[in-house]
Amino acid sequence: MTTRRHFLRWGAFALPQFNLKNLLIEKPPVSKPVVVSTWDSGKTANNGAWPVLKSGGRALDAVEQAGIASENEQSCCVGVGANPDRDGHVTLDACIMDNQFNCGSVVFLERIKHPVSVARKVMETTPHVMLAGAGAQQFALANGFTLESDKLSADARKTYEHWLKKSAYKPVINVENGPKPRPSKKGNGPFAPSYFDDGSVNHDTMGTIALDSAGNLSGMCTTSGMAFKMHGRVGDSPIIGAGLYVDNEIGAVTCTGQGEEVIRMCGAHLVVELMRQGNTPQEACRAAVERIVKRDPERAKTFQVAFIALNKAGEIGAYSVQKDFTYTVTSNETPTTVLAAKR
Ligand code: SD4
Repeated sequence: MTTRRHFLRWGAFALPQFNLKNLLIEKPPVSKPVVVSTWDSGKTANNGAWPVLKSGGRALDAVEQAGIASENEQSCCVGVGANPDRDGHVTLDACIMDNQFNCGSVVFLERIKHPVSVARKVMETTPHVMLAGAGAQQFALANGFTLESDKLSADARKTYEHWLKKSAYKPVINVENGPKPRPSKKGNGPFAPSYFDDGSVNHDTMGTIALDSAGNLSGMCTTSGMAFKMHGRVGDSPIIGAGLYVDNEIGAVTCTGQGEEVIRMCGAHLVVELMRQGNTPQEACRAAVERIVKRDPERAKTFQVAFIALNKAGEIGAYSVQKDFTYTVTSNETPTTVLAAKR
């Protein structure tokens, strides 16, 4: 039963103006295996991961499948069909981390459909953690990935052409004060906006963390970063310790939102360390958000940052600066979308 305490803890204060029918606002179950992804569009990611976990597979394989599923979907913010930078190029960032501190990352990667799998190849077949730009693309091609078209997807072209009319450079991610999102054509619901009227905000970076039947944790993060960013800009998502961190003794954490704010605080690593000190995943996510906000409370009114965390016991937590951050949990056949507590 959903108790009042659960409502308080899991953020019923943050009721958005949207239709909440599909959202379950209660404490997610503690169970194993389990996969948790950012946003309600995390359903796609979890549906990719779940068959692996259900059949007793590794969390690492599950999170890679989550990334692949998200990258296959033509969305605003993940994969080759995503929104471009301000010069019209789609540049992709992704990373992956397993239960033994092995990790791989690609940044500023163009025209490769599955950056998450390239990141895994970096992790498993090179002595390095991160490859960038042309070098990352060269590595991908040498490893059997194919070069995709350099044309923007129809959605991205439309959005970009709309943005070009004003070309306003507003590298701020914020849902609270921004224009209302257009509902996604893919049926992801109001929480997965494809784009906003002035192109100033965007969301949908896919971060996934999972705990498998053997009790091992892994995570991945994949994104095109901010829409209409400066050419060459890289956010938090592919940076181990910022957009993703996994310590198999403690927990796994990923995040979404304004990457610069996350990088400054080594966000995902911070949340893992806060869990190590005895905080629940929820408390740890909250403390990290407070730390980010404390630096500049006025500025924090203008951006979103949201963390999701999963500990070794299968407990889940999430917390965001602004309202309307959702995440999706799968611990049986049906993914459940949860509205996160907010500051
Ligand atoms: C970035 N953190 O590039 C990403 C953007 C994001 O949902 O999360 N969007 O800064």
